[in-house]
Amino acid sequence: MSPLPGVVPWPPELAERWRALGYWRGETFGSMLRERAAEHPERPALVAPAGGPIQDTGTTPVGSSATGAADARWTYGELDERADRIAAGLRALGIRRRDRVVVQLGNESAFVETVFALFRIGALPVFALPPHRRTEIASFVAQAEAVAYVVGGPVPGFDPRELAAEIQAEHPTLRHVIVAGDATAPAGARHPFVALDDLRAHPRPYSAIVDTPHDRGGWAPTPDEVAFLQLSGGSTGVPKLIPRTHDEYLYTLRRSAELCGLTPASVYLAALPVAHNYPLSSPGIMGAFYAGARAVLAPSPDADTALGLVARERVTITGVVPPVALVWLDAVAGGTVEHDLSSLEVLQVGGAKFSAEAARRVRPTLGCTLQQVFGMAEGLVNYTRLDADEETIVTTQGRPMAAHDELRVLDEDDAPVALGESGALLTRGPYTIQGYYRAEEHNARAFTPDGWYRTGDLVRLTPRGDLVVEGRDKDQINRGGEKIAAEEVENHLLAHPAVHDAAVVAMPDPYLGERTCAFVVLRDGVDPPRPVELRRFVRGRGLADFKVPDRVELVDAFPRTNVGKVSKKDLRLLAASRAQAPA
Ligand code: OOB
Repeated sequence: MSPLPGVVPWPPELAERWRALGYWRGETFGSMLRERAAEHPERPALVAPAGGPIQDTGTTPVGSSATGAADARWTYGELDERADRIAAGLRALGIRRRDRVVVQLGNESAFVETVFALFRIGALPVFALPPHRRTEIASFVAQAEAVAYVVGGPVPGFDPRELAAEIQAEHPTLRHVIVAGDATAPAGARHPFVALDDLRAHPRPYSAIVDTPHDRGGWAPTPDEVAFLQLSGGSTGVPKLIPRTHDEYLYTLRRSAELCGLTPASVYLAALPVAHNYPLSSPGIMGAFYAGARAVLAPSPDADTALGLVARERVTITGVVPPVALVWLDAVAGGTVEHDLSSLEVLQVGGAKFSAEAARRVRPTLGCTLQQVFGMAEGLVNYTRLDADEETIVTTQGRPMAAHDELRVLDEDDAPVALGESGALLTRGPYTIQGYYRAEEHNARAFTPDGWYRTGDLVRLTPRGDLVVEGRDKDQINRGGEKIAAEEVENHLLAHPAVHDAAVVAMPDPYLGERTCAFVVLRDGVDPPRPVELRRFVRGRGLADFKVPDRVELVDAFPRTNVGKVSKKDLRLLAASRAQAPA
């Protein structure tokens, strides 16, 4: 089958190489789950709260949900059966192989059965995150020409069904809205919504349908096809979409499971939203399924909820971002939560730089091994090895997972730096993408002609080949692991009638690592809005809350470089000097 239009395909000789070297083994997500279910149908696969998407449920006791329903506990056989029914239901709706479907679900069982159903029919989930709002979802639907949008139930202050109706009115490609919950469409919606429950009730499982000669070959994706679209953290106006194939992604699951020590007896806790690459696949819930282990979905990463689940489910491994790790460390050290953490063998920390100082506290406080993870949705993932010496574990961000991952550390002129010096990281290898989806112009900048991806990270290599992340040369803020493209927020500020120019930079924060500071130059002669009004304005444009500037500073003019560009370096220094002052 020809590649999906808009996807930069793997050059055939490279694809051949990765197969010959055993990286790509011709597996697909659909076949992987089917095989596990055949091998051990009765083994527990998933534990998930029955309630809605991730939200601040600090007061909701573990084991119950807002609706009072019991937690979902599914075996591999049950998960496979559910995915198969939903797959049949999706097909009956007319959703086809290669169709794109935006999925915005939190840490709930519906996420797992829905994405496996989509994988099975060869439709591509586009993994939106729970905090995304109108501008992001509209952009994903438009970029992917999505035919369906899958949402959960309402959370305080946000009813995704309202948003879905709004988006559907503006995007004619979006034929279906599927709701994991009450599927009543708001008054005035263009089409009736579909309940996931109704899809699940399909009378014939998908595998019974596709096993007819008529369907064979046409309905199961092949391993070299794109399985889904992830979101890039990005540094441009809107997040780019990242195509990942079954072949390459299943390799990352297999290798991650190995490097993270997963066995069938392991229990992985997803404390972060599972739509993100890290809790999805490093090793994440998918790595856990690959290994035949059990995945547990936490409704919230707060210390009491997540650590309560560690104790109750005898969790052996979980992965978090640095701010969450800090909260857990403080909660345990301070005795504010007292759960039995004796089952926990590995705490992964990644997504943003974890300070060596905090890293040193992990083993004595939590009694487990720290594993640092430096990864990216575009591909390359580095792990500290579980058997590395403590100093390597606390002071480096690990090394690539594949023997054939190639790294280059370059100076500003694209010349290699001396070993041990800091420079821009470029990479290529058996699971790093060849290009963003439908983004030719951007790809020309983000990739070199010989296929190296410019990560935008500044790193140095230790003499032993481990990576230390030193900073970034991309115009992005890493707010405790959540990536914010400066340009995206600047564009929202520029839409305000009083704003002449805007520049968004990172300011240091002891807890999140970085927060956002927006510097704004107003138009002459306008009635100056207060900073809080500008923040409210940005929020009102309908975007993820984490992108609303933490601080807005009005200035007369921006500092400039000697070639006349806005000096973000000077603005960062200015932001740092003001970070102490009240917002
Ligand atoms: C993960 O993926 P993304 O796509 O949200 O963000 C990737 C970027 C990296 O380029 C780097 O700038 C930053 O996040 N990053 C780190 C880091 N891990 C990621 N910066 C410093 N130290 C670290 N340990 O964030 C991601 C994907 C898979 C696994 C883990 C994280």
